[in-house]
Amino acid sequence: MIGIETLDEFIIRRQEKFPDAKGELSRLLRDIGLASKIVHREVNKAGLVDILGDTGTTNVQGEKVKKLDVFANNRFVASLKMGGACCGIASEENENFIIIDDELSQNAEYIVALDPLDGSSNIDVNVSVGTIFSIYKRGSLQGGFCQLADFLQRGYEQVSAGYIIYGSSTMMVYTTGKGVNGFTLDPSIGEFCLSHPDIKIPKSGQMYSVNQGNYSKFKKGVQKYISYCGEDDKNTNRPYSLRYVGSLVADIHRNLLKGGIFMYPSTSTMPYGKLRLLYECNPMAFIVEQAGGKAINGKDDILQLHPTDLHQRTPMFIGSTDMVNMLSEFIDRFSVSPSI
Ligand code: AHM
Ligand code: MG
Repeated sequence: MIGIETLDEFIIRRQEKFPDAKGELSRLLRDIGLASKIVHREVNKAGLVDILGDTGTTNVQGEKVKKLDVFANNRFVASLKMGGACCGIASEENENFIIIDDELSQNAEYIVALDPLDGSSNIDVNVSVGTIFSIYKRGSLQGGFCQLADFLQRGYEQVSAGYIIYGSSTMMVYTTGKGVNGFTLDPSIGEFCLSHPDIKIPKSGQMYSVNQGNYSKFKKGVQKYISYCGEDDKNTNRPYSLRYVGSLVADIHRNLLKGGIFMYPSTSTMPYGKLRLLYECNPMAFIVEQAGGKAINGKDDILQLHPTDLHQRTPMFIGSTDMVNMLSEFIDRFSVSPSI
């Protein structure tokens, strides 16, 4: 029989390599894993219980809130509060960050940024959705309240980042800055088991992912690159295939395993694109870079950007290094000014 390694065993084994570690990060990852199993359970029976559809309210971004968004947010926040291993949470679903004010949590070293249910507009039609998380060390003093500045750190400061994809199977993929590992949930034993050790993104790929409906609103360089993707050229294996789920986690997960580029550019109506730097772009950029890929906003590395606002947006181009570099050349060649 092939031996299996559960997520908890893997985390403990990794922690043993750092004798000074207090185990807080390990606890955090396990708290996130636990909450995701509960969300997995709800997502999987979504058609049977009254959890599909809108709550009738809009979130801080003015977008419709789904019942499952609220459920997932509550689950993750409750699990992180209960665990006592972080002192604050910033969630895409909450306007302000949450201070966890019990003594144990206030003494904790970490804060978490979270998109509890990304791509939730897909949930009503049974298409994959995901959770994205990002963990930083706080700059504020342990023992007191966390501060806004704890959350506004550059992506390079992340200690860990990951996502859970609720797809044909549920998987957790995460990094602590030493490569990327993927775990598949075995529902029969209720455990995430190591299934994709040391994930590496291919240097190049055959797939590009973009909401091509926005083509006329993209800048010239991006338009030209999209045309390049669709051109016939045997030497470079073009045309590439267009694959766009509309769930960031699903699109990135596929490209991470198969190779490809994902783009959410700025448009004439959304000058900063759609995706959120803290909850979506930084964690995905950390994972993809750790797997050997690249993530830019069109000009700079995503991980170098200085956040000024919790819910700030940024354009993002992410995936196989050669493809992101080629896109970057197109942007440089066709941009009137080097703006993003
Ligand atoms: P959400 O956080 O409100 O779910 O929005 C983010 C999602 C991403 O998962 C996805 O890549 C993108 O929105 C799709 O946007 P669009 O429908 O504009 O292509
Ligand atoms: Mg999202």
